[in-house]
Amino acid sequence: MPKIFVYHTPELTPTDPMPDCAIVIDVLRATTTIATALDAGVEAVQAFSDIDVLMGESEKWLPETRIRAGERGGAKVDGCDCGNSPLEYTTEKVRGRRLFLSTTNGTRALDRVASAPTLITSALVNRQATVDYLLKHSPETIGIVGSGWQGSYALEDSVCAGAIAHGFMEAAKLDFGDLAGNDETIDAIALYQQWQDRLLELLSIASHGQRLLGLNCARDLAYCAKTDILDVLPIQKEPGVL
Ligand code: 3SL
Repeated sequence: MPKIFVYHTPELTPTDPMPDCAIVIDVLRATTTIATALDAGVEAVQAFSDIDVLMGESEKWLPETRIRAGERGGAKVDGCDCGNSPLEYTTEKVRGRRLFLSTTNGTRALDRVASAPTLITSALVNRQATVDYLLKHSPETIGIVGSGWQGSYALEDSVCAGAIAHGFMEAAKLDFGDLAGNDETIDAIALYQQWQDRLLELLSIASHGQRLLGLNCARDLAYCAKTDILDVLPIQKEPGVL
């Protein structure tokens, strides 16, 4: 019977043993951006927690074959082509290129579980694709890792974890006791059940949502709150590459 464990931050995520399937979430905005960029046709997404390493590695690629994206504190990093707004990743701009991406929290979360047998990223936009993968492959242990914000809890990651766990629980006809590996899973599902029809409102009152609204990113929030609009499943092919 598959068990879902929810961890609110990378730091709270145990790594020994790794879950059979790790799911990294950063609804605002890294994993929404990753799903959107892959859907728009990037060749792959290569994630870095260190921006200098990103710059060095991406130097090996011709400028017309790469996109360098960096975000710190919500803003685009100087010298990068893009920041972390998913709306920047249009097919015309990115198709066929490799996306080199570094963000404040999302790429750190990816690092934390990079050695899991299966590593996927998810967000509200590709929630159903994630649920479908879990139903098809039935990993025994599933660890959902919220990226949080600088080591603390993020509401938007928790509600997305709940959306995934709830979707899986309903489709597999399981109950809370069968499915939940820890109390956080029950909590996340309850959060989703409470807010599923008002996700944009929830994202807008969340502390990182407030931070992004202060940076004039209201359109990003509206996009990141959309559920099941992308049929794409970012899955790690080699360490750091999705
Ligand atoms: O922390 C992250 O990884 C980012 O997603 C933060 S932001 O939404 O780009 O500000």
